[in-house]
Parts: sequence; structure tokens; C-alpha cells
Amino acid sequence: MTDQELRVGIIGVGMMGADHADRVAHRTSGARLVAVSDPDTARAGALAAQFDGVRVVADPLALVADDEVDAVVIASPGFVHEEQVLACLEAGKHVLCEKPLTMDSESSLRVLKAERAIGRPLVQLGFMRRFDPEYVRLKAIVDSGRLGRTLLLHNTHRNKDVPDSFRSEMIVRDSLVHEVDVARFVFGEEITEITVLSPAPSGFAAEGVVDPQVSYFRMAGGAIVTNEVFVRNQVGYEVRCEAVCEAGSVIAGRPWGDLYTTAAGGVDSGDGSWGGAVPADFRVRFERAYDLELQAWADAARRGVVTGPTAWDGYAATVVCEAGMASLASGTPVAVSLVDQETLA
Ligand code: ISE
Repeated sequence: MTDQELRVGIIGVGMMGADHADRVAHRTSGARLVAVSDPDTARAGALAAQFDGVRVVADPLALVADDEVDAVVIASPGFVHEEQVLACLEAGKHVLCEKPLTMDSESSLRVLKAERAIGRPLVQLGFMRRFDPEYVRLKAIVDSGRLGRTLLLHNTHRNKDVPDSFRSEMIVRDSLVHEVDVARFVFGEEITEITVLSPAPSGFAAEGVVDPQVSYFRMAGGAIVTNEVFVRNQVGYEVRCEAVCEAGSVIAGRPWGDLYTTAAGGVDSGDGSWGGAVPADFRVRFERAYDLELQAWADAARRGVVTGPTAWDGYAATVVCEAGMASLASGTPVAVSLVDQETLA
């Protein structure tokens, strides 16, 4: 279908889905937004009304089956992903599924097996950092080998705020999952062990929530990855990744200065406070990455292939996060055990 426009339906039009709707409608060449679905039909209707020719389809599975929808973006909550991705596979439609692929390793494996059974890849995972120009450059420098082997990766992931419903486990499954994918992406290896530690929580953490969290991964080749995830930092969206190699280091997301951030903001470099702007949220920080991600997905779907992060990447991330949640509960390292990628057994 290379010459034809990709007619896209979006399931879930909360913050991310609405952002993707605008992207597909206005900034993705070769793609056209044709339908949206959301349990909140008023929200779906209000969004559809902003674009020409976009229908609201109340039932998400009907949107998947719709003859006028060629490919689907899933931006609904994780607990409905399995059913919706399986429906896309059954309909033979390309799907860009926001993370997590599903809520647990068994259901992610079911999706992987269903895709394998139809004999061609259709699933791309929404791990947008792989498309961020800075992360891409970091990986290219690391892969060039000119800094020697990569020994350590240090990730920082801070959100300004999250709703009270965002519990400790979600900090692993919905936030740390990005660092899980970044580590696998940068090293091109699997994670073999994860440890999630619980520092004393911030006074801004919701009751009973461990925030910030510090974790580390052991990679198959022996490297260590450290992560700080802090979802109520009161400031804004700060995401950084530094690779420490034998003969140098490379960083993505370096702040615009060497000073520190404050909740109050400001530019008082005299007392060492922040000298540049911190983006409010991920839509701002990763806008370019999302644009490139959607464009790459649409281009690949039109050619009938998947070029971005795969269902395997989604499965592996789910398994690591599941182990991470066990580690969060026990405070001890937990081994990561994946099925064989060839046989899925
Ligand atoms: C959210 O779902 C995202 O994907 C953001 O990138 C992440 O920073 C945030 O913590 C998650 O809740």
C-alpha cells in the first residue's frame, strides 16, 4: 500500500492520544486521522470535531475492525492493551501501542505468540526515546567504539507531578519502563537482574508511595545501569542519560547550565539556581521524538514492515518491570528470566 495514505484510528484520547491525534492529522506525511475511540465519548467527540472527517467509534474493537481504518495507535490505559493489540493482530493491522505492552509477562507473551502465529510483525511499541535525536546520537557514539566499551549508564527521569492514583508500582511499570528500554537499546543486550531501592520518600509523595526510587540493572555483558525516577519533583520534566565508557562519556539531555533546579524556577544564577527552562512535561521534551516515531511507524506500516521497537521489546520490558516490582517489594535483587526469543518457550 506504499502509494496510499495510511488511514489511522486512535484508541484512547487522553493526554497522549490527543497529542498523537494532532500529530497524525497535521505532522505525519502519508497518514490521515480517520477515527478515534474513547470510553469518554464526549471527550472523543470534542477531539474529533477539531479535525476534518474524523469519526468517533464508540467501541474500540469496532474501530480496529473498521474497513476504513488501516492502522491503529493505542494510547489507552495498559490494562486494556492485550485485548486491543490482539484485535489488531487478528485484523492484520499495524499497531503502534504505547507502553506498557500489557500488564504482566504472561499476557505480553500471549501477544508475542499471536504475532508470531500470523507470521509477520505488526506491533511497534511506543518507546519514543529511541527516536529522540540526542539518544540516537548517544547510541551512535557508543556504537562507533571510539570511547571504548560502555561500562555504565546513568539515567535520571523526573516528572513535575503525577495524580495520587500513581502508586509505587506505576513508577516502575509506567516510568522506569522507559529506562528499561533505553538500557536494552543502548547496549543491544538484555537485562539479567534488577534491584529497586526505596529511599526515604519526598514529603510531596502521595501517602504510602515510594518516590523517588533508585534502581539498577545488570546487563547481560556485565555493565551496570543506574536509574533515579522521581515523579513529583515539583519542577518539571528532566530526563537524562549518560553513558560512561572506558575512554570518555556521552550524555543525552544535558541541562542548559551547570546549576541546579528549584521548584520556584527563576534565573538567579547568583545563588546557583536554575538558569534555563525545564520543560513542563514529556510532550514538550520529546515532541520531536514523538514526531519522528509516528512518521517512522507510518512509513513502515505503509511498506508492511516494523522498523521501531518491537513486540519482543515490549515483552522484555514487561518482564523486567515485573521483576522490578518484586524487587521493590523485597528490596533485594531479582533475576530477569525471558523466554527463548526464537522458540518463545
Ligand atoms: C508517562 O506515562 C510517560 O510515559 C512519561 O514519559 C513518563 O515520564 C511518566 O513518568 C509516565 O507516567
